[in-house]
Amino acid sequence: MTLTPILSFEVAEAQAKGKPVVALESTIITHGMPYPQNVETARAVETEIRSAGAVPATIAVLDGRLHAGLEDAQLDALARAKDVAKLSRADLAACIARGGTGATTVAATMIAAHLAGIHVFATGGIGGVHQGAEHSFDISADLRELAQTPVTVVAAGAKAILDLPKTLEVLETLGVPVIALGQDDFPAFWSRASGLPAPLRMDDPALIAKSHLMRGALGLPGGQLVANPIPEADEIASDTLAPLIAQANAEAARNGLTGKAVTPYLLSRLFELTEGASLRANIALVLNNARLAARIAREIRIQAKE
Ligand code: PSU
Ligand code: MN
Repeated sequence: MTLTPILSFEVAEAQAKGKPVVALESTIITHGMPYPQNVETARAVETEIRSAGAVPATIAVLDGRLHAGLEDAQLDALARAKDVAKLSRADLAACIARGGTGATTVAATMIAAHLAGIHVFATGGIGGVHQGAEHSFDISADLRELAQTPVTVVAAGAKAILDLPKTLEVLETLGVPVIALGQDDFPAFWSRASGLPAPLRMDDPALIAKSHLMRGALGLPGGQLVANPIPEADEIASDTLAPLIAQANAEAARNGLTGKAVTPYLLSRLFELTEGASLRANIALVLNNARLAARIAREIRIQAKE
């Protein structure tokens, strides 16, 4: 027996009519941004997806039920809630079995999106190989998920809290296509360029959609990572951020943080250390990713019918 996520009214209608749907994660709401910017951003992202001709499906576990698409009151309650569990691949089944509530990471959102028949997912940044991973072994489950679950994930690359060269190496080892949109460089979240070449470049969302469908036709199990550079106007220079990232990483190590606590700690420290500048950029890039994801989802619908 396979579990079917509970669809919001809007998502159920879209699925019935064959309209494009874009999945959204909820860890970015509960662990990635402070209240009230988290719920404001979540709503703005949903609106952006609707204006781009697709339907948003925010994924979360509420009282033991896996949802694809939240009603506004559910979204608001999740964003206000304290101590919500962070659910990655390892945590999802246990949370549902216990009747718990939790927010899904990129990995868990991909699993739920696939169960709901959703092909495209927009977020800010993915988890990856952390700096110092040669000692800590801290590598996000997001990377292996990209290798095994057929969802195209649109992100603004990865934050420099991670080791970007190692993250790209692991993605290559796992056979995950990493596609930069419209440029040769792999984008680095707050900055358009990382100085590292992206393994693949595509300039047209239709080609990204075609390559998503082609992977399915080839019987390849995983997804694709689309790295969409932050809009120029919203970029933050990496020189400004580098010392603050080093400080946050050093504090995480000094405080002995391990496992799933590491990423939320680094994200909230950076918001504090940049006095909100990182948050503004983060919101802008998520909206930008939502627009691109909607275009890819529309293209997949069109091409799948051809
Ligand atoms: N990176 C960000 N913002 C985020 C996350 C990562 O720039 O919100 C969240 C995502 O939900 C991602 C998760 O899937 O953190 C990765 O956590 P971990 O490194 O523990 O796998
Ligand atoms: Mn980790």
